[in-house]
Amino acid sequence: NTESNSSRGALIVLEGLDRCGKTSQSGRLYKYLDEQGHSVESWRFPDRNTGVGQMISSYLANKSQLDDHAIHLLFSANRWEKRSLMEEKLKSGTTLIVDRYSYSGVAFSSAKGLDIGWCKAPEIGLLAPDLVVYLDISPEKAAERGGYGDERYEQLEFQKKVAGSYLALRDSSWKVIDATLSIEDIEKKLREVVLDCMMTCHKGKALSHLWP
Ligand code: FDM
Repeated sequence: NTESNSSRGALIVLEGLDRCGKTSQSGRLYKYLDEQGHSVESWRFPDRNTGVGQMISSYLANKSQLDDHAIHLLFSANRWEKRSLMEEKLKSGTTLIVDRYSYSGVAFSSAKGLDIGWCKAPEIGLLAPDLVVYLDISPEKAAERGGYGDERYEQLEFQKKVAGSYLALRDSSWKVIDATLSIEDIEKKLREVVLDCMMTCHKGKALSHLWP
């Protein structure tokens, strides 16, 4: 039975403020790993393709209004609805590169003033990432990059609060990469920490659950 003998994939999460470069870095990382012959998939949250995801998308586009608690729970539900597939993929040896996860959930909602413990509660039992990479940029620098879109949270004042929330969530297991380095330097650093993590998972590190 190849499945029980094969080692599992790694759950890699990229976090950071809007415009930090997460999305392009996860794309480059995906391409690299894929070309190296690894079994890898690129995921993102919110996953706007599900029914819940469409409600989230409409909220972010300011096309619908929702209570802060209600939207928080929808973001969480959007992760729960992908949980079993996520576990299946990891166990069958596929590495997942995930653009935003529970940390975005807690950082963005607590930036609105919701209690952090309340924000963390619905995430309990989701799969814990094997690696969280934080692409670090100040809100001011991110804003200078321009191209904040028209979505709900893409404003400097709010991003400053989100940065503060992320800081409160960070722990020593996170790998922080300076997001103001060149694209190539970031890519190189990212590859190093990711390959290292994949090796640890390959050697048999067990999957765990939030919050560790
Ligand atoms: N966001 C994202 C949240 O507020 N909670 C969450 O749980 C997640 C995953 O949604 F402003 C916010 C972060 C961002 C917005 O994300 C949409 P993308 O990465 O721009 O699609």
